Amino acid sequence: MLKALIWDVDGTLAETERDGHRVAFNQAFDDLELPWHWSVPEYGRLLRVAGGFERVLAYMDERTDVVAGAEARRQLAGEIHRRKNRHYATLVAQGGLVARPGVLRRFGECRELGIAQAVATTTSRSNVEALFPRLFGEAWQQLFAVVLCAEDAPRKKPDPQVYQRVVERLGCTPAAAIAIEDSPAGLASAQAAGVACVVAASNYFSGVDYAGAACVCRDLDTGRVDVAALRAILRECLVRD
Ligand code: XBP
Ligand code: MG
Repeated sequence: MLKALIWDVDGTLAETERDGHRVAFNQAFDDLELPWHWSVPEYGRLLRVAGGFERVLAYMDERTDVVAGAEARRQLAGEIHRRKNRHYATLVAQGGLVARPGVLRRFGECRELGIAQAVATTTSRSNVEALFPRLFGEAWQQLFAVVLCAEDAPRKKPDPQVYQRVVERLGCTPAAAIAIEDSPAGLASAQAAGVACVVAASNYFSGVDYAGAACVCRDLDTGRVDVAALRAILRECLVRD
């Protein structure tokens, strides 16, 4: 029986990577007068590293125009990351990000049927607090049973930690939940926690291999992933196991 829907955030609820975090990172680079700029394709390459802080650190390893020393680099990455998250919140407040097709409809359908909704993300909590009022309204916290972010599960996707902790907090078995993800790392994280995963591939991850996904669609609208389809997916996963 389907008891919970567990939502990823970045790329799944909205195209936050391309139009939010990437743009905000570039603003942070400008603030600090760093001659760096992440284009749309380049950011796609950099997304192989989960976590904005970790992504900047990994990028520094590729550059020659960076301060030397691990501690100095961590400090700079921390400064960039803090500024990036502030710019991200401003971008979101300006209405720059909208829900991907089908997200609000599927969310509403599940809510009406009493299926619990949760969040499992590797993004910082401040980014969730900036985005969710815009997508779900000011009372968004009442709509979610559990919301776990980077601070709550430091081992980032594809590690299963965030899904394991969400399921534990929901008090249900992994087999009673479905994850909605947009990326291979998100799929791997859900799978390793034993949670069936529907993939609505985002801009950066269309056309990649999603072996093991319970269902892959372009978005939740055209994919017609309604509650009946979600229940059927779960039944099929149970039979398979
Ligand atoms: C995606 C991520 C995040 C974001 C940036 O998270 O990997 O790191 O790119 O956010 P998910 P931070 O798809 O699990 O929501 O800068 O806060 O890390
Ligand atoms: Mg994602």
